[in-house]
Amino acid sequence: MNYLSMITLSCLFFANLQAATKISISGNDQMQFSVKEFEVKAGEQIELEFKNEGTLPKIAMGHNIVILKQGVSAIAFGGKALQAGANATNALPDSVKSDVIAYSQLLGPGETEIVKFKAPVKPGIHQFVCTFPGHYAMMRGVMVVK
Ligand SMILES: [Cu+2]
Repeated sequence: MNYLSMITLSCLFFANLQAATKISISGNDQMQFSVKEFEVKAGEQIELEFKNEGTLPKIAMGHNIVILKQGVSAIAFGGKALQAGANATNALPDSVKSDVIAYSQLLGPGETEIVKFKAPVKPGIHQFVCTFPGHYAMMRGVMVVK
């Protein structure tokens, strides 16, 4: 192997190490996430593309995705966010963000956001939820850290 190919190979190797794992999830007008469960590797960089693929106005059917700390229940958290004042324009009050590891903004129809975060280093299960008022009854899922 010559020097040039060694350099090329090591560049590829490091480029690969840096590459984020990409995940796509959408929410729709039927209050459903397109993905109910996904897996990530502990400590890896994640780029989660979240899209509201619905057509109803944001004030009526906005969606976000909120990934919770290990051991936090999506249903309990949805209730807690409501108690803390979650509404159709601010679905995730600051006072509850200490239970959260990553979140998107509240998205209207056709909007997309890429949420970048580092997967937790500890393997386990993290529930995720949409905190638009009332949606946590249906819009829930789990991220499994391997
Ligand atoms: Cu929603």
